[in-house]
Amino acid sequence: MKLHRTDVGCFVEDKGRYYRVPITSLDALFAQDDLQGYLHKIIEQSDGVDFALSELDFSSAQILAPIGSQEVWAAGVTYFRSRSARMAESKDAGGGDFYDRVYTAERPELFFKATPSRVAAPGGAVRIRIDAKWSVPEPELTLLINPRGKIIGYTVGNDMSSRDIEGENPLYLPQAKVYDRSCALGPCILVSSDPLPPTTPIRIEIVRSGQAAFSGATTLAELKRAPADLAAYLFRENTFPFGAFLMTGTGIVPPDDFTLAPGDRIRITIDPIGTLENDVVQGRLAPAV
Ligand code: DO4
Ligand code: MG
Repeated sequence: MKLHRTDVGCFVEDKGRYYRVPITSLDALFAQDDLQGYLHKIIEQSDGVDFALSELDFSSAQILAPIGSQEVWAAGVTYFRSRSARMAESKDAGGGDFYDRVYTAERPELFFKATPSRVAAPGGAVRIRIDAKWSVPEPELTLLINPRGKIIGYTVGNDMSSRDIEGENPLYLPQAKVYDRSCALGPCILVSSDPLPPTTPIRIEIVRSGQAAFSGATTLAELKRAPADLAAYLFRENTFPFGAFLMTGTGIVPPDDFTLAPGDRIRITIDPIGTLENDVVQGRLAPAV
C-alpha cells in the first residue's frame, strides 16, 4: 500500500483505490506503533461512499513531498559505480583513496542531506547551484525510518550534487550536497517493513528540449550495504523524535561530460514505488513548503 501526502490531507492507496487518512500529520503517522496495520484498518472500515468521495478528493489534490518534520540523511559510495566516479573526480585533489576505503570499510559514509524546507515536491523544481559547473541528479532508494529505528517504508529520492565542488576537496561535501532544493522525495511512501527484492530496478531519464539527454538503470543487487545496516548506523548515536529519511546512495552516474542544465526534466522510477519527476532550475527560489 502507498501513502500520499497532498494539499488536502493524506490518502492511502491500495489496489488502485484511494482512502482518506484521518490523521493528517505525517509526524503522527510515522510514529504509529504499526503504521501498516493502522492503514489496513482504514481500508477495511471504509464503505463505498467514503471510498468514492476520497477518490474524487485525491484526483483533484496537489501531491506534496511525503515529509513532515523529518531530517533527510544520505549514505554515499554504496555502489561500485559511485566509488569509481568519486575516485576519478577527486584524483587531482588527492581524495581518491578516501572513496575506495569507505566503499570497503565496515562503517558507511553517512551525511546530513536536507531539512524538510530544502526538499522539492514531486513535479516541483530542484536546483543546481549558481557557482557549480558540473551538476548531476543521484537517483536513490530512500528509506523511511520510524523514531524507534525501524524501516517502515520507502520512497524515491534525488540527491542533487555538484560534482566539481565535491571533487575539488572532499571537505566541500556539505556545500556540494546541501542547499535549497538539493533534494527531492516522492511521489509517495510505499508502506512496508519488508526488504525490497534485489531485482528491484532503479531507472533515471533526463529529458532536454524533448529529447533523452541521459538515461541509466541499476538494481538493488548492486547496493553493497543492507538498508537495515545503514539505518542502524544512523540511529547508533542519534535520536530522531519524528523518524528520518535515509537515501541509500546512487548506482547511476552520468558520463563525465554531462551536466544538468536549467529546463531539464528528471524522471526517476523505482517500480514498486512510482516515478519522481522534477524540473531543474538555477537561481533564487522561495523555500519549498
Ligand atoms: O561521497 C560523496 C557522496 C556520495 C553519494 O552521494 C552517493 O554515493 O550517492
Ligand atoms: Mg548520493
